[in-house]
Amino acid sequence: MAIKKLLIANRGEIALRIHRACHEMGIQTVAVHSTADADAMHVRLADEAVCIGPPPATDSYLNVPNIISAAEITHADAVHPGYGFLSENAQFAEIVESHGLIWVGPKPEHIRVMGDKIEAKRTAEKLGLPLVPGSPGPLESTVEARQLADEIGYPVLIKAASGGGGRGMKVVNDPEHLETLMMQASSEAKAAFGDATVYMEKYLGDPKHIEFQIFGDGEGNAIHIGERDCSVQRRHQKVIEEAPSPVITPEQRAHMGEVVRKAMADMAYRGAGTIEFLYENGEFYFIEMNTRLQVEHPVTEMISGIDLVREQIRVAQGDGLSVRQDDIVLHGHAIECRINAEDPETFAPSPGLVKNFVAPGGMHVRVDSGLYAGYKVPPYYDSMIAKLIVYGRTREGCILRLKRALEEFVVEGMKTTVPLQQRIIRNEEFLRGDYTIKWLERWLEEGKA
Ligand code: MV4
Repeated sequence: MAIKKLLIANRGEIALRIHRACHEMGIQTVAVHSTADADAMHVRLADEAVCIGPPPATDSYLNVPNIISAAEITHADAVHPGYGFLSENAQFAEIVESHGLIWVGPKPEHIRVMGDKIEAKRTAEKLGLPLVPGSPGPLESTVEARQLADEIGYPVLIKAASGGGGRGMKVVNDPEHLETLMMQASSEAKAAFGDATVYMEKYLGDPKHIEFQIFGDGEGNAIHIGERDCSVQRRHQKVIEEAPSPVITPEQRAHMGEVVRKAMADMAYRGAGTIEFLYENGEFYFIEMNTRLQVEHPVTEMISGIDLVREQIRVAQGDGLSVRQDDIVLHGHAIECRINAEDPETFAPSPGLVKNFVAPGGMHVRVDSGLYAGYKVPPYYDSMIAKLIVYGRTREGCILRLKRALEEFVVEGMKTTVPLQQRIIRNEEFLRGDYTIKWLERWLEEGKA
């Protein structure tokens, strides 16, 4: 069962992150890449590389036959999907396994259940997680919707069952608009996801987004590694993430942590996962589960000392988790800033040639990035070019170090969001930890006025 050669079905910083864990475990790596990524760092570092198609992701990083072929010709014995792309595609996981390859990820049935937001909520409820009040299943008629909304109380939110990332959501403030908005949500869902199914929830006006990192061995053992506060976001793109959340008490963490740990143990979940909650007035409400490693996983690594990719590989090859819940001690504070190749004011993408790149360093400073001087950031993919992750014994110490590290950050040749990050971490409300999912957009709007 020991993995000897692993194919990384991804690009950018996460492909590097996976390569590093592999080499530390004595595992050879195979990179796959589009023609636009021939010079990318993940291709340079890997032991072998295979071109899997032209620049558009649908033809390359989502090209299942070409990725499986790449695994076969290089004699890889495992596939790690990273995040995005094919990472939450249950059918891809099944195809990988049916080719005799080890899938470094959750059981396909669990990926499938959590991909359907209604099924995910049903499962979460059975497992004892607290839900937002809402419809127990799909909305079948406007009559039913009206009755339900009256019970729950306005405002309510209509969501797409196959949605995620906030697309196709409609806030309904009063009964007059219910029917129209429900029809709109349904037809938008059909157009975007090929599935018109919608459901209803009580609309929470201004919550925090708090997510718990969990891990299972697939055999009924599970751990939680605390929470992350990911409320600093713009248009459903996270901008800053931190662990622990500045508003969660040790008692709340221990309680919700045990609830999610037990839930994952009961479903015999395998691999890394994230349980997403909205948090308002001291209460947690489950909304979704992500069955993948997340962009922001390093903040959890920094406060726990646990290498999450190493654990994913251990579990996939049958070695089980290296830690038990009682061994896990969270200490200090970590913050991640996402650095995008974008105009920091208009957020217009700014790809192109990197003329110079100097990453910050020093104690407790981590930079996950595939950037190098002379590299050309292609325009075809996500604009995130680096993650800056900083640790401190206290949140205040962490922010002071982050300030220093952002000062050192040099990228020449394109606009980046470094100046935006510098502004955010000087903001009074951010410094107090007093921010919700609406905070950043509101603050940016004020700045314009
Ligand atoms: C909500 C909500 C308020 N009330 N559900 C957005 C994406 C999807 N994952 C769930 N989302 C939301 N669901 C109820 N009942 C507000 C959001 C939401 C949000 C959630 C997390 C992070 C950022 C967000 C930004 C806008 C809306």
